[in-house]
Amino acid sequence: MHMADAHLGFRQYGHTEREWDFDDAFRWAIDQAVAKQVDFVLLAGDLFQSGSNLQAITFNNAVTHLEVLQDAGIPCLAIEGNHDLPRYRAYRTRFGWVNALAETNRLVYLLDATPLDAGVAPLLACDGHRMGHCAEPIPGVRVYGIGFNGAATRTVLERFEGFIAEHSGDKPDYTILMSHAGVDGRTRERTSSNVSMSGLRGLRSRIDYVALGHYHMKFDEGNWLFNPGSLELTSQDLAHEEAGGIYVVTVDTDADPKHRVDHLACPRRPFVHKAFSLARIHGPEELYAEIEDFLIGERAKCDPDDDVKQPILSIALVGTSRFEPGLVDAHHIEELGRGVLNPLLCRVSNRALPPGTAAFDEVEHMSRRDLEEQVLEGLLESHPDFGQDLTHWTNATLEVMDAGLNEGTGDDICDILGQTRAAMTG
Ligand SMILES: [Mn+2]
Repeated sequence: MHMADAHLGFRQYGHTEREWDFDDAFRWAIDQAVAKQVDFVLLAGDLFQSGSNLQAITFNNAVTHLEVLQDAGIPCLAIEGNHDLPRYRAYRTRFGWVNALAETNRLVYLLDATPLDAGVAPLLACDGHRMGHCAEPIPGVRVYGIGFNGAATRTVLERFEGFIAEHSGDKPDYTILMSHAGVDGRTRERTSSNVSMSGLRGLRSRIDYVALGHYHMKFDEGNWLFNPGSLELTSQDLAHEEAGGIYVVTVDTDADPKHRVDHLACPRRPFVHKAFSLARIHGPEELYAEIEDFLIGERAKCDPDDDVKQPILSIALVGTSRFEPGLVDAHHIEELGRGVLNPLLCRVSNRALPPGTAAFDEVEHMSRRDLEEQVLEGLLESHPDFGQDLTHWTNATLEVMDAGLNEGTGDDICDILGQTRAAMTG
């Protein structure tokens, strides 16, 4: 079984229940491993949400769950994710929470299998030794680990490629590389902690299964590279993605391909997220009615007999509003949400722009001065005192602004306003 990104201890939205949700999700994964009697479990990083601020109860719960695996005789192999790192970690001592769990025999900690001197065989973790560069949880299967390496990810993987080529004589039946890294093309950003599929090509002949963690959405490539996704939902931005979970992998080295991979989605707390654009709504009452209709529709989708957790409700107000967006009463929307869906928590974020504000998709191609002019015009236009003589007022405002920025005096500003009045009264 392959899982990643449990993020134990994540008190999302400051809500204690959310912390337990992440605990429940991890326990679900552990129970699956036991029920399916898997040979071993891979934890591909970010077991904890915050290694630098880990609470005793979170560590204790992790121990309790890992003991369930231990009692079932299922080895657990883990690498460190970026979230697992402790606050104080002197270079080369590398003692973190995953080490602490290894020291007390709760799991096998796989250190980076790369920074080895040429010609030195990898250190094999075995029963007496709970740390190493690789482990062989069952005969014929070898697992290498490479934790989170940030900007050095590419270099570390290149070195690993050289290293594993050097040891090509000693080839197990099935080889797994477990790593905590992102993959290019899976999010909009191309960060230095990513790998690219082309960069991994050299490992293809020697690695049968790449077990990743780090990105919280589920994805796979070429029946070779697998990322299970976070167990619970860590960000509302990922609410539209297929839910993360675990991979249960069945290996038959005589077959082609050598494995069959099933993804099981983790049962999560329901998350209801909806953005309402104020661009086509005429006032708060119309908005409330629309939100209520939506909520009633969502409630109709739920089976009242289902034993699911109360949902998290998240409502965002977006777009350039036709009315003053400050007139929307967020508390009223929260009350509507509570009345209809009985959520665990209801979040309303009002990100709508006031009337006349520049539409942001046009902004990219405008000069700063044109943009300032458009924004000011939009603001002044809707005001009864300034709308009559829009061009004069817009120009006067820009001049006053320039005077302010160029350390103009009060007299300078009076002059500008005087001239503007003279121009307007003709
Ligand atoms: Mn993570």
